[in-house]
Amino acid sequence: MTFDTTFPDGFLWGAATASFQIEGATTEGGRSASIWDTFAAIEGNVANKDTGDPACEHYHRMPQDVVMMKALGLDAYRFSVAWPRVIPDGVGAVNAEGIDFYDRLVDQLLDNGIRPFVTLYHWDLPQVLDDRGGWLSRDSAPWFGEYAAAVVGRLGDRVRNWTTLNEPWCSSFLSYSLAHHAPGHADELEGLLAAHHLMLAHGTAVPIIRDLCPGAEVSITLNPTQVLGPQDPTAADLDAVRRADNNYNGVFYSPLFHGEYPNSMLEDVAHLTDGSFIHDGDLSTISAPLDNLGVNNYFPTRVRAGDPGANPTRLAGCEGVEAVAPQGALTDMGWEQNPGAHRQILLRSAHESGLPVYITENGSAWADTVSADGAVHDPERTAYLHSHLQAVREAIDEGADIRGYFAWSLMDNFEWAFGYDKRFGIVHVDYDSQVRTIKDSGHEYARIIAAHHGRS
Ligand code: IFM
Repeated sequence: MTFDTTFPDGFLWGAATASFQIEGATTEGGRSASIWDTFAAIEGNVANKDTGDPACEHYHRMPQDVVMMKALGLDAYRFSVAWPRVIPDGVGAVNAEGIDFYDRLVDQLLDNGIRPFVTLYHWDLPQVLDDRGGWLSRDSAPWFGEYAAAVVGRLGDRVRNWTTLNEPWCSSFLSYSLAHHAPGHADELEGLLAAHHLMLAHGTAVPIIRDLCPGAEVSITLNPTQVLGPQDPTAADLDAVRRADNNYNGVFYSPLFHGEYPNSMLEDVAHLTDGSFIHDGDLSTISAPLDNLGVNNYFPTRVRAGDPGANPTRLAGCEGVEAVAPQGALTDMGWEQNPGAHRQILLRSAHESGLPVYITENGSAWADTVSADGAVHDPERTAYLHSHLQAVREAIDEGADIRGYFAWSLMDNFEWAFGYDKRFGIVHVDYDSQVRTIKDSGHEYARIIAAHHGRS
């Protein structure tokens, strides 16, 4: 199928990764353990007992990987910095070897004409800080501010695009309430506390980034999801949608862009907390103005009304919410493919934030193999890419100011609790030989980029 949809001039085409998912070398270069090293070491947490090694050995193969990005024609590359490489004790001394790695990466990108988009935190909290309470501690805000200063102070002369946090919903609710991610806690209230402290850390870092990098474009990446109820909803179904929407979306949109938590959410969690975790001044710190919003979106979330006295989702405020199975042909993650919901969440994000939006992640996992002809034929990923890019174009036509698209992911990598089983890359990685093979979808993405720039 030919995809010949056009995008506005200046639209950026990129690919994204994250430190723990690709770097490997978890005990090299002075890096200390992160919460993901600890979590993965506990049997049963990660499929096949996979760990952060070898991942893609990107720590050692970075220059070749940048050459591969150039071969794909990428305008931009979104990566994250590993806090435990840069400040192994969480706070205090900066590890020269750790920050030097990112310094070389930035130079390599710029030498190849690729714009760096740097995310400060993509889930690899130093274990030493988790030992001190992690995101359950309000101290996490000054810890993060100090870390942000170390990274921006070193790279801010060359990097303009800064993202504080990646998907705080995952590093709060998924990690502290659902135990699916590190540090693996299962407490309804903890997810909410962690979310608030992550927001506070974000808001603390924003002025620090601006001070150290005049002209910075400062952002946060959320993973909002379109919450869908039944076709003919009852009042109880609508209430379930509202509660789920508050937990997935409102809990971040509202404090960041409206300087308050949704009232109805505070009422729904009143049996868990009196709200005293929100201190005077927190909301003005959290709502510091941003330059753009990063949106990671893959699939919608379906819910309906359940037993009003029960909370099977274990998400704060979601009493009476029952999860509904995804529809249609699912990806290898079991995720629904729904470009219409992608368009809707982009429009909503643009509207709620009033900001330009970058799609900082979108993509799909499939059980790819290298064929006898040496290629990786992944028609499902190409179809997903086409349909979601079409949705992006429609959202732009309907008024959303969308400035770029980053494919998740540049290459197959460590997919968290699923280990190396799930492949999201537009480039295949053989983890034994570390050979990279551009998949058919990667070639198609390169063709779309080249066409956009009039190079085809
Ligand atoms: O691999 C993750 C990434 O780290 C964050 N966003 C979703 C991706 C796919 O699950």
